[in-house]
Amino acid sequence: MKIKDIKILVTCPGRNFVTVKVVTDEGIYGLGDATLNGREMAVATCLEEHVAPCLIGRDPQNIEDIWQYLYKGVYWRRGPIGMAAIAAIDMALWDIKGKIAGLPVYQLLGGRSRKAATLYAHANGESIDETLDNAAALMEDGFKAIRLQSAIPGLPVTYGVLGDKKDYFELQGNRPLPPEEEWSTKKYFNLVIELFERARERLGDDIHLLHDVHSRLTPIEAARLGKLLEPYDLMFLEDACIAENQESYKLVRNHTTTPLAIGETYNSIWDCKELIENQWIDYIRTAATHAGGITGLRRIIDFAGIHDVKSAPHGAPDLSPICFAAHIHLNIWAPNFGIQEYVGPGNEEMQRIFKHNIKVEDGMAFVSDAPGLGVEFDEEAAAEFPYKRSYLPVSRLEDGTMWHW
Ligand code: EZ4
Ligand code: CO
Repeated sequence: MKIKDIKILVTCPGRNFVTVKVVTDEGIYGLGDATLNGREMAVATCLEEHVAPCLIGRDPQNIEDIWQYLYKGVYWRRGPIGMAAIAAIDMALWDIKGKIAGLPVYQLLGGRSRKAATLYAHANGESIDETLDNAAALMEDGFKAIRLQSAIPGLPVTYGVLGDKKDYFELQGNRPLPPEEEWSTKKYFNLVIELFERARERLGDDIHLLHDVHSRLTPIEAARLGKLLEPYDLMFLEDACIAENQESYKLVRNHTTTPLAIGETYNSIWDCKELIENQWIDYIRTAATHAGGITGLRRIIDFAGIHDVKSAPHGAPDLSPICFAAHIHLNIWAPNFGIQEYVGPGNEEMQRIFKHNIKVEDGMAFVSDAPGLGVEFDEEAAAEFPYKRSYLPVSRLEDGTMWHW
């Protein structure tokens, strides 16, 4: 079997997605997700110009060798653009292998460890009341774990909550230049403690609660927040601070028993090696699309497992349903799976383009038994929605200093 063609398909059904289709000489094809928010065309060009030509004529069954060829063979290792390109090819090759074997990918990984993958949903709101109303509605829908984000009084726009009552998902396709947001750690601290105090009063003790700090704190501030949130028993605190110095998490860890999660921006095992081997974190949040595909993420999950760190893959709206499917296969297999982030099935246009039958019921995702990843991509429908340049916001402190978004 040989790779005959590699198509790079960019579509914007409300937001941009980069999809790779690897076609073989025997008619079988595989799909992969290469979406890198705000840098979509850099990955698409990398694939088109630098990756695809090297793979034509190769045997798509040699997943590991192709992964190593694209990683070691490039000289410029790692980095989000190169690793997203590798990821998309890798997912497509696992999809092809599953189709050859007539088996879903989770069976190729080693089979089932659980009946379904528990999801955490998002409750966002313009006020604490609105956030808690949304959380109560998600509990009604059967979700057992919910991330709470609420607008901060005195700040015009806050991560996870946007000004005009739309969530960040609907607005993503509509930002030809990066919008600017304002941040104040002081204002945030007051709000976030009250949010969780009132959440426990209103939602009770049985629901798992989570929160994404989105890297807005310094390590010592993150340590203080973790400590102050201890009474409210979070499942985890996400991205409490940046870990470019991985040892920053030693400081946070030493001050709090609130479980810590990080990794959605990481592109290789090296970005989280010290975090994991020192057990400074509890959950690793790397995504297949951004960390070298199923092969890359499987390696991270196995490494995490021997250090009592669980997987909690990123599930934001800027990962396509192909990545979601890859995650569900990994989650069904991984002995140390923790939880999967989930933001719903996407809009109608997305559902027309990406078809799959992963069932979400009672706050859990049930894997599909279709061979491979089990996702179809409608190229004609995708062509109706051409690429639109769009950026994430940037964040500045009140005096104008650039901050972490
Ligand atoms: O801001 O995926 O947990 N989810 C997140 C996301 C990220 C976006 C960035 O591309 O933090 O919403
Ligand atoms: Co996050």
